[in-house]
Amino acid sequence: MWAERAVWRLGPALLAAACTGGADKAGGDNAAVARSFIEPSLLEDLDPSPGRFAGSIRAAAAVLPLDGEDVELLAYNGSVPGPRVEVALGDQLVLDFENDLPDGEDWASGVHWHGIEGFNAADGTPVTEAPVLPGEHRAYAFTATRPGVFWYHPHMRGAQALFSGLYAPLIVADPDEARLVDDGVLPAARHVVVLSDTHTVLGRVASAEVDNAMEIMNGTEGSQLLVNGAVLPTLEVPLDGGVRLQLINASITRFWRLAVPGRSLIRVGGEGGLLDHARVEGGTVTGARVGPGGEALGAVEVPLRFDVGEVLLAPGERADVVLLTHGAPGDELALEWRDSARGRHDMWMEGDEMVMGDAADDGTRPTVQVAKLRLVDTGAPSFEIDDGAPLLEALGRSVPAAPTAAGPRWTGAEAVSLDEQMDHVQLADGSWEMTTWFGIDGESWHPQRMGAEDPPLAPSARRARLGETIELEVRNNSMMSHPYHLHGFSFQVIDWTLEPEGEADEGGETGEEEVIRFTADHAEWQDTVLLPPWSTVRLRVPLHDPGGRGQAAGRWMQHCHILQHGENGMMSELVVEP
Ligand SMILES: [Cu+2]
Repeated sequence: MWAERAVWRLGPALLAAACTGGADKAGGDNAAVARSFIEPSLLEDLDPSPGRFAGSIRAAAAVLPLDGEDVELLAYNGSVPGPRVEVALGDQLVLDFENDLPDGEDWASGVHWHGIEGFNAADGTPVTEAPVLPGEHRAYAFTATRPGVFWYHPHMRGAQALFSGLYAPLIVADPDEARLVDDGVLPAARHVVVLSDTHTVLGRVASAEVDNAMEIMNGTEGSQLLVNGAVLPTLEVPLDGGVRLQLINASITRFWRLAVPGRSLIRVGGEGGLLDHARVEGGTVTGARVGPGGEALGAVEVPLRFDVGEVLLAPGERADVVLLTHGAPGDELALEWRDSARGRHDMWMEGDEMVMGDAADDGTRPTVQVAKLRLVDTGAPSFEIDDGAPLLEALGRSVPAAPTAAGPRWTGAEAVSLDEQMDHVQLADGSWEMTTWFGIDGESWHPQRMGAEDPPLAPSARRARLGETIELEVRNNSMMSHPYHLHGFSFQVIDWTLEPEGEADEGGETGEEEVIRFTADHAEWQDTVLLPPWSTVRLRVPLHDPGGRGQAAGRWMQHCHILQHGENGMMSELVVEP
C-alpha cells in the first residue's frame, strides 16, 4: 500500500505554467567545507536557588556564517539554534522573552514550549496571549513535569520564523539519568542535535510565505540541510564507547530519515523521556488484517518508510538515540539524511486530463551526508547496548500505561479528521488558478490570520474537562503524511489503522473495506505523531493538571506540524474546562 501511486483527478488540462513550482528549493548536495560541530550553548541560569531556573531569551536579526557566506538570519540570543535550556524534572522555570525582531516587518511573536504540559498561560500561541510586539517582552512561567527532549519556537508566523532560524532545544533530564550512566546503561557522551533546513539567496533567507499552491501543498524544503545550524559539521565522539544524540526536527516541512551506514541508531527515549527498553526500529511492522465486519483475516507485514536501524522524524518530532562508536582512532562515521516517501505531490497529464499524485521522486531523492562523526580515543570506558536492553527496567521502573478513557471518546465518525484539498478554479477571464485548502473536521482555521486580539473559537474545537482521559482518534483523510501535534498534554498511542483502499473511496464512509491494524507494542508518552496517508491513530490523553491549580485549563491548539499546513488551516483547538 505504501508504494501505490495514488492520483487525484483535477479535470481538464491546466496551463503548463501552473504546474511548475515544486517545493524543493534546490538540489541539496551539501557540498561544503566541513565545520566543527557546535552544540547549542547552554542558557545561563540566573536563579541560584535549587529547583528554579531563570533565563533570558532575546529574538533579533543576526548576521551569521552559513555554508560559507554571511547570512541575515533571525536568532535567539544571537545563535542558530538558540540556547539550550537544560533542567531537571520538577524544576520551575521563568523565561523572559524579549522581542527585538525588526520593527515594521510584522514580527509580532511569542514563544511556544513544544511538549511542555499543563501551563496554558505559558503556551505562547495566538489563543493564549496577545502577541509580543517588537520592543516588548514577556515572562513565561511553567514547571518541567515530564522528562524528555523538548524545544521552543514562535507560534506566530512560524513557517518564516523557523525557516529563518528561531528554534532551540529544551531538555528535561530524568532523575535517574546519572545513575544509568554510572551503571553503564547509558553512555556518558551526550549531544543535542537540532536538525533543520533553510534556503538562502544572496545572503538572505528565502520566503516560506508563498502563494504558489503547489508549494503550499507540499510545504517548503530548504536546500541547505543543517545540523545544529551548520552544513556538514564534524562531531568528535569517544572511541569504543557510545554517544547519545538527542535529536530534534525543527524543519518546517522536511522529514529527516537519519542513518549511519553500517551502524544502528538505537532509540532509548524521545518526547516523553526514557523507554523501558532500547529499541532498534524501522523495516517492517506486523499488522492484523481486519475485514469490514471486524473479522480477523490474518497477519500481514507492512514496510515502514525507513529501514532497520534508521530513525524517521517528521517536523516537530524528537528522538533520543545511542550510536555505538567502536572502531579505530580517526575513523569517520557519516550521518546521512535519506529521503522518505511522504506523499509529496506532483501534477502531470493523463490524456487530456490533469491529475495529481505522489511525485515520481517522492522518497527516492539522493542521500545527503549531513554530519561526520570522528572517533577519538578519550579513554572513555567501552560501552555496549543492543535492541531490547533494559533502560528504565534496569531501575525497576516502567512507563505506566495511560489510564483507560474516563471522558470523551472521539472515535469513528467522531474522530479528528485532517483534511486537505487541491483544486483548480476558472477565473472570470477564463484562465485557471490552482488553489489549496487545509482543514480539520472540514473547517479551515488559523487564529493569527483573523488578526484579532481574542480570536474566535475554532469551529472544529473539541471540549473536555480537566481530570478526564480522552480516547481520541485522529484520521489522516488525505494522500499526504501529516505530523499531528497536540499542545499541553502528552498522549500514548494505542493503535493505528491503515486503509489500503483509502484513495479509492475518497469521501466515502470508513468501515466498508478491509483495514490493517497495528497495536502499540510499548508504552511511551509523546506530543507529536506522524500519520501516513489514509490512516487513523488512536490515542489516550489524560488531561491532568500538573501544576495542581487548574493551570492546565484553557484553549490548547492541535495542528499539523508541517507549518504551512497548520498556518493554512489544518489547525484546531482542544478547550479544557476547569
Ligand atoms: Cu500537514
